[in-house]
Amino acid sequence: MTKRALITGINGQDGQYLTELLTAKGYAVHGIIPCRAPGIGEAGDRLYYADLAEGSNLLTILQKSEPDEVYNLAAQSHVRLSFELPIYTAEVTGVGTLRVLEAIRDYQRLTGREVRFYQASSSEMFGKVKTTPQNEDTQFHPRSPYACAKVFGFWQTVNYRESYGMHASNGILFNHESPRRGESFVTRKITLAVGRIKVGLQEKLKLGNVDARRDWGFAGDYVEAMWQMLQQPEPDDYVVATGQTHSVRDFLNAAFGHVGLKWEDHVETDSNLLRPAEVDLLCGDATKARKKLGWSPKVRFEELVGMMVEHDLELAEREKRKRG
Ligand code: NAP
Ligand code: G4F
Repeated sequence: MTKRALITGINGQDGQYLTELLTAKGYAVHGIIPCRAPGIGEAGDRLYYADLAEGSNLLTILQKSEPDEVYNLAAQSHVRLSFELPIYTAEVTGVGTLRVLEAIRDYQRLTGREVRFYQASSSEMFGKVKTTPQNEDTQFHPRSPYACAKVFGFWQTVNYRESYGMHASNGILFNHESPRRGESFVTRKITLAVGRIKVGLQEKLKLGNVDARRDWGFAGDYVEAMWQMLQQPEPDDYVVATGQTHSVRDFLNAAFGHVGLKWEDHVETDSNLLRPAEVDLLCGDATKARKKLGWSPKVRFEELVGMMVEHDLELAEREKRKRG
């Protein structure tokens, strides 16, 4: 029988890679997209409009899509923006997760069918880190409204597992990037600028804290781990990371260096881009995922940076040709 999956946030970076992975595995993939432009009509085959900030039609969507697996990827996922929109972020990223879990519980009660649940938890929950590297036993110390909302979603997922026996798992994913990464996250912001600077469309790039360190992997590798979690006989929580940490400065070096430029000639610091509280250092220990899921990252840091720069250089060249 064809397996069916429902992905919230299907049009985001991870939603796109996960759709490709599940489709290749023979799944019928259904997805939820937010209704940004009311009145624009049908969302399309296997696509449904819903906003996790209210979620009144989630049960109806479950009844229509009849999923075996639900991947909850939708979120207000921008950390800095969450300081400006803390309540909205809590509604979408935190309570939104609870809305999905409640709808699944209702659906299971009504139909007697089992639905497996994946929650997109985040390394941001470790925040002001207690130990390095961080693993499943590391205490959370969230440093933003976004991270607080993700901690709420994490514990609701654990509670639905423990209270109702739901097959509900948290993937605690460290930063993962790709040419499909949203344009305001630091890696993509840098690679887009590198392309435009290289072809002469831009001179300067404004950034905030370039000393912050992140454990950056490739999104295409990370969606494999999401799927693997839901294939386990028992639900559980897993850290997914490369185990390598680099500063934004390192990323700048690699990205500008890839096209023969020096980042120091182009980057300016802008205090408006600093955050009220920063997460200084993230570095994950994915030993449990390696051992239990057989998961390991394939794309290394330098390869990831090169892939993103090459993609964005091509975009810039196209933009330049268009301008004539
Ligand atoms: P993303 O590109 O920002 O995708 C999030 C998706 O959620 C977008 O398609 C967005 O739609 C949708 N969305 C936003 N608000 C919504 C709402 N109110 N109702 C319904 N949908 C809504 O994020 P991603 O990088 O793919 O990450 C996927 C998930 O993993 C997110 O939950 C993120 O917080 C989490 N995560 C990401 C990373 C990472 O490094 N990428 C690491 C750990 C955890 P619009 O684009 O139309 O707004
Ligand atoms: O790329 P970022 O915005 O990612 P951040 O804050 O680590 O969050 C991302 O990863 C999380 C996993 O740990 C996800 F849960 C979350 O949804 C999101 O996908 O910023 C990375 C670092 C930060 O320390 C930031 O202060 O880069 C620093 N930075 C410096 N200048 C900047 C900038 N970040 C952004 N977005 N823009 C800048 O100009």
